[in-house]
Amino acid sequence: MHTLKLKSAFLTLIFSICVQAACAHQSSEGDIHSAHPHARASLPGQRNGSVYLTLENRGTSSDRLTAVSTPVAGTAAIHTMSMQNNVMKMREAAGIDMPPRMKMKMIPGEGHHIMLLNLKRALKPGEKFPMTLVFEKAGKVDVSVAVDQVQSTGAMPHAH
Ligand SMILES: [Cu+2]
Repeated sequence: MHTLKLKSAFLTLIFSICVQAACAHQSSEGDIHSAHPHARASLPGQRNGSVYLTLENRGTSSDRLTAVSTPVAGTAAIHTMSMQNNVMKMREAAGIDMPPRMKMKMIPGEGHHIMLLNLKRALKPGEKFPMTLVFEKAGKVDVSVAVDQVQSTGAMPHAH
């Protein structure tokens, strides 16, 4: 019983830290909610980067993410990864369909991510930068992307 109590206290603590800090950067525009936009830190001279976030459609009609932009990169694109002949490949997607009640968490290595091409400067661990998501119905949604503390390892197959 004691252990259980401790455990729940610990979880409560984690949760409140999360709410106050890392997960506080949520934004919503109508039915579209986004949470925890984050990017990998980049090394000086690194030209590309990637952003991951959670997208949710809390409405009853479908929407679609059609474009992304950020001042830190020349181009931001929606990418999708898939296995082709045992090789992970990524290609640009025209958009991401968001049917009602859909919740999607972008994670490294599979599914969708936001690709930043021609970075104008290095993404420093711990900093934040603005990014704009454009939805067919919800319009523009501005988010603040947190740069992870961990440096990019280059392990992700990000050849363009
Ligand atoms: Cu990519």
